[in-house]
Amino acid sequence: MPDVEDVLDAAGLRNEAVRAYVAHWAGVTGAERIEVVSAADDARLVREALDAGEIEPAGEGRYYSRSYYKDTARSEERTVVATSNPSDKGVYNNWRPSEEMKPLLEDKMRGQLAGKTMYVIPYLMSPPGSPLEKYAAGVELTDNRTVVLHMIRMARVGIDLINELAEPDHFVRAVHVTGDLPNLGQGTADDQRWFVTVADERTILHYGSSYGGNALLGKIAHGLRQAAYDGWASRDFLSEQFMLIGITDKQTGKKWHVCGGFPSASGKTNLAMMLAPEGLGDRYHVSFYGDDIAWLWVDPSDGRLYGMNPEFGVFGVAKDTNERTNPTALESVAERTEVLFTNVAYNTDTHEVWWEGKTPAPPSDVTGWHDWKGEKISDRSARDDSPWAHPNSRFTTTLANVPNVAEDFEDPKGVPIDGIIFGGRTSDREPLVRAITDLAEGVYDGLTLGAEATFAAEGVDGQLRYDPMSMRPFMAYAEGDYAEHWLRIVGAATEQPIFAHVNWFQKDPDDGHFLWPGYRDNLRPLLWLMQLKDGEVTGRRTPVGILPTEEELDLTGMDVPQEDLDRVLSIDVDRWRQEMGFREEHLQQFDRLPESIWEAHRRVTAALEEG
Ligand code: GTP
Ligand code: SPV
Ligand code: MN
Repeated sequence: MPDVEDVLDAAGLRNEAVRAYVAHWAGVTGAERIEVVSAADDARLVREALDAGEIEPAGEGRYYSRSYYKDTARSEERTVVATSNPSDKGVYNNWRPSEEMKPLLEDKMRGQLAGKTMYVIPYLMSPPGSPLEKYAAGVELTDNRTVVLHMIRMARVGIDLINELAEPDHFVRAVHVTGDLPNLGQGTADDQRWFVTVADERTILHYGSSYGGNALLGKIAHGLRQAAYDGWASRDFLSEQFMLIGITDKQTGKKWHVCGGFPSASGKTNLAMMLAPEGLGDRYHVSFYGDDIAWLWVDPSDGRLYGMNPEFGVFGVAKDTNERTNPTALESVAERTEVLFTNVAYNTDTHEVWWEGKTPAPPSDVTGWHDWKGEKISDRSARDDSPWAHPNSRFTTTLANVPNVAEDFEDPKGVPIDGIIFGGRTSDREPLVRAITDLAEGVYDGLTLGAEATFAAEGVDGQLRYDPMSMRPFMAYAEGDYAEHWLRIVGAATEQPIFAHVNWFQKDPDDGHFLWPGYRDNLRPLLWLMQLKDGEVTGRRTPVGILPTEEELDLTGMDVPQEDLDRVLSIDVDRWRQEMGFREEHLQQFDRLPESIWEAHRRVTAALEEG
């Protein structure tokens, strides 16, 4: 055991509360070495990781890493929010008592760092100076150097961020221990992994994974779960799995800001990186603020709802990223961006990377190519057509590398929010866009957001896997309280944002093609929404919201079959009536759901009954 005091002195880590926390966990885990890291250590850590074979070169300033093959995604079943108050139990937060989970995790972690280094990562989940900065400080402890490299890209990392806290004890204690990955029984009855946020103690204890959301604790565990809990407990703010963009009309100089939730792998990163489509690029520009998390609050000085992205980087889905779908993403991972690729396919001779959808077909010469498990493609049988890259393979790059990042993306003031959108993957029923002007109805719409069950066993035909506000995997407290908190925060804004439900994924029931081309063309319904908010268009009222008329939607430069357009701009009342029954069952699960949400549900139901 090193002398912790000496190491922390030498590193210049002065915050006494942080020092005591590091000393405690060094003792529990039995770490052989302790190293405090800052972003300035990145180049050295990259070299060490290359030397140790933890990452491999993938072109200049690009690196490849592979996680254990049973460790490639978040695990919702093993994720728990613990508190000491049983009324925090909701439907989706897997609540457990703190007194049960804390000793269990401490036991799992005990002695696990014998012979290993414990990296100490002081970080901030906000631009410095943000009004929410006091909720943003954290210190992650991890035994995994690749996790450190990811954290440096995904959060602001440095000792200075933690030395001078206004309240020295007010930081999130985030402990990550990888564990012996081949022996953790992932997905079996004997699963050893636990991903626990002890929310009322602002402590995160994650054991048994080195994958993204399980291991980069600033991002999901702190940035979403802990922050959602803090925002509610303090009554100060909301934390949501939202993207956040700016839309500028270059002709008038007007700028709008839109944020919104889409369940995981449903298009947030792609929307945030969107270039204006063919025919509209001269007039409009989309700027990137965030692609996965937004914190929202009301600024008392002007009474408006503000939003900001607490992250510093992008952890994006690689699959189907190409020049047509998302050129912005490709540019943000170009040479010299210091990007990390995880679980894509890798060529050990040429150091190239590849994923499904990067090019129409995989490289024809398979020499040197390895799949995401590290197996040679040339060893595959002819019948093996399994993907080369894992479907959840990802790239990790900093916001500054994103070509359309907003010039004020680090402004601690945040940006005023004009619109809040929700969107899932829905193959029928949900039109391209339907606007909602009433707050309770907007919150109701978010609560009934869902994505289609991916295989039959997961759900009833035609029934969504509901994912309230796209927060199902990140819900930190009871859903009824969550709805009430939404009404409180957004309701306090003097200028109300407009809500909308969008859907890029409606399909032709006969041949299954997407009725809307999606990607860049998704700007078109958002422009309509902003024009509706500004009173420039009126749309067409339906029982489930206001839809654009065909004339109102700017389709310049676009060629979409009339039949498809008609379908994405209409409401299937019978399907909607069926959906209302499912919604009722879904909402009935929630304790303390505000009456105004039920009223919204009854209003929509009655309007549908009238036709
Ligand atoms: P998380 O990082 O998991 O939270 O995902 P995300 O919501 O940021 O999703 P992302 O933008 O990475 O998209 C996931 C997948 O959906 C990718 O494979 C995209 O290519 C695909 N996708 C995104 N937008 C569209 C769209 O407008 N139309 C279609 N058809 N596919 C899309
Ligand atoms: C998601 O799964 O929604 C992500 C990736 O954004 S992870 O950080 O792994 O949760
Ligand atoms: Mn996400």
